[in-house]
Amino acid sequence: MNSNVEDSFSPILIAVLLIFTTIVLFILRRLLKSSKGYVLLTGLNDTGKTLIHSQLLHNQHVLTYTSSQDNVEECNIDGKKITVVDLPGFHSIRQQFFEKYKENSKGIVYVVDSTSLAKNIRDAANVLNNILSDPVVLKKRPNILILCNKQDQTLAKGASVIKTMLEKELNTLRNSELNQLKQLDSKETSKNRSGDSSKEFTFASLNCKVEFAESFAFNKNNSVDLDALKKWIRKVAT
Ligand SMILES: Nc1nc2c(ncn2[C@@H]2O[C@H](COP(=O)(O)OP(=O)(O)OP(=O)(O)O)[C@@H](O)[C@H]2O)c(=O)[nH]1
Ligand SMILES: [Mg+2]
Repeated sequence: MNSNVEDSFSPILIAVLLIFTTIVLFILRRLLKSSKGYVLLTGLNDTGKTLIHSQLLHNQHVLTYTSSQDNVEECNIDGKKITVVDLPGFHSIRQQFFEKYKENSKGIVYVVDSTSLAKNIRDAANVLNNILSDPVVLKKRPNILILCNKQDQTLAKGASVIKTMLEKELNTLRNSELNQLKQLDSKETSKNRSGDSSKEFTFASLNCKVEFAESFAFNKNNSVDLDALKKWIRKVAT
């Protein structure tokens, strides 16, 4: 009688265990997926991060307002599900949100407003410099894309001009930082920076890979061009 009960019980037990293990593995996989490998959209405010995010998520133009919160969504990038995070660009909250995600970012997209960069070059270079010299970024070396957005506008500067402008400003910025440190006679002079500080700054001299691309997330005909961004996201996040 006892052995009969055991005989019919064991297949049920095995089936329950199998289902349980499958559920645990499924949950673990989802957790691992959602906690690692973010692609971050960051940059100064008004550069187009939230609109780009909405286009990646719903293929839709939305009316945007200055973001005060992070926007974390799993986007379908040409058939692949990748978590893209839209971070607020407003100066007083920008850093705290970057801190929250930097550890688990596979890729950082630094969005630039190609129409107003000349006016904002100092701020844009400063924020980019903070990212490039962040200790976690220096250690983890995520891929970085500088996305020159708003290319639908006639006054927009192209990616190669923007690259030159940023290199020039970053060079100035890093030299003045270096001079300040020298004046303080600090032993920390070359800490927290990537690249050779005795040479002119170039993106190519950095330890992490920095690429450039152009985009627009909105124009009067409702067309968008996010192809280069999507291609880059798929490359770094899959
Ligand atoms: N013409 C044009 N306008 C754009 C483009 N991308 C965004 N915009 C507009 O630029 C403005 C700012 O866009 P947002 O997406 O809110 O900018 P953001 O970077 O999220 O700004 P914060 O949340 O303040 O950091 C909005 O009016 C958008 O419609 C673009 O490619 N072309
Ligand atoms: Mg926003």
